[in-house]
Amino acid sequence: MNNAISEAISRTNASAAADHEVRLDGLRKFVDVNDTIDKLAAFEVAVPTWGVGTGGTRFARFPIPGEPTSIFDKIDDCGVIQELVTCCPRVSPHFPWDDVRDYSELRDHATARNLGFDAVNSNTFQDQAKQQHSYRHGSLTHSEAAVRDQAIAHNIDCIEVGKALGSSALTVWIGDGSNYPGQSDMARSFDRYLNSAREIYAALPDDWTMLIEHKLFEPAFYSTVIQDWGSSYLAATAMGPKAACLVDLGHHAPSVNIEMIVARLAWAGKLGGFHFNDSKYGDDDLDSGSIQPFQLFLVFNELVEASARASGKDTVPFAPAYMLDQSHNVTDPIESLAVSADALQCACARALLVDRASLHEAQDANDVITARALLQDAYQTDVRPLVAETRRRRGGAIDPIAAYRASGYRNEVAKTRKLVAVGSTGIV
Ligand SMILES: [Mn+2]
Repeated sequence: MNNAISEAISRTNASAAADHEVRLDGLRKFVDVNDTIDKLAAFEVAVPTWGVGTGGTRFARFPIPGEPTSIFDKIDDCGVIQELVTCCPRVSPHFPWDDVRDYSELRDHATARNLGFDAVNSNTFQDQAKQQHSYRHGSLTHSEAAVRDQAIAHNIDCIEVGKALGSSALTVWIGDGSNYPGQSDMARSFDRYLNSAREIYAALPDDWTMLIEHKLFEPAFYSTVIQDWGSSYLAATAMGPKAACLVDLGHHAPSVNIEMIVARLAWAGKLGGFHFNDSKYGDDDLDSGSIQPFQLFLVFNELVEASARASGKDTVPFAPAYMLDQSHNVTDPIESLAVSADALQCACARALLVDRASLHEAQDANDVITARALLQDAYQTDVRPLVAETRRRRGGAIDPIAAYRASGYRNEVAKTRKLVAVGSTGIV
């Protein structure tokens, strides 16, 4: 617990309480508030360690005073987010960016801030200082075995680190692909991917999941090896039951129906996880729910639908790993992550409000107008007081931004954290 944050939460909650109660009472007329809050309590989303530093574009990065300078600082910031929003109890680390000498020290540091570790992320999309072989022409799918072996070994190292941290998932995203037609053989590179991924899969503990993340383009601009959910599904199926697909909302063409992909993968038992963010054009990595809130609601509608189906039948429990994956170029990352967690909870709450029995009835009766109206009824309900109440009941902030700003946290840490060098660039 950070004293400045908890004091600020108490202070701002006290001044917001009266208005909050009025808004919540208004909602009680239409919604079973306690029931929805109970269901919503199960929703948790992990914060990526790379998300608490200021992000960048391919052009520039603009560091802010007080941004984290080490993985320990990042964990501190993630602890602040969790204290404010209470639905982000785990962090998702990235290696080698978050390498430390002593992982038990890192785990203790997180535990002291009520944080655990979610999926570990490997990185074979850029070269590291002491690396023998370059990933310039690919990693797990490189034409040379020595490069593939290096990339495989790195992923297995990530599993070992994850074990030490108490994680139980490895997320694999590769930048492998080609910029020009003819540059690489699409079939042979997929073969090489499967062979490399099988070696990583073989090193996975029994209770772990290997999450395969697809991406349409970038950094490869003509073709990528794991381009879409179909390639991801083929790979996850070829691996076995411990492998599943991870859907990053920004990794699709602009008009792709992502909620349908979610429905398909959930149906197939291969929806393993999410990277939430929002976008207007490409992989913009903007704050969740900031550009296409209706799409986010529709994604959650499919998730609730899939959960209902999984619990109704005797099938594998449906619990994908929810993670944020955003880049904060022009905002304070703590604020962006807090409002994004709120947006996800709001989308989840709205999806929980859908009258599912009536929806199924309308669908079966081909009553199109009623079916779409049932979704709109839920989507257009202002659930913000309900989500705020969910936070408040767990000791969080009614208004996380107000509490965070009142705490003066950023200014305080800026006194001890060294300013990150200006001029560094990079997509994260
Ligand atoms: Mn991602």
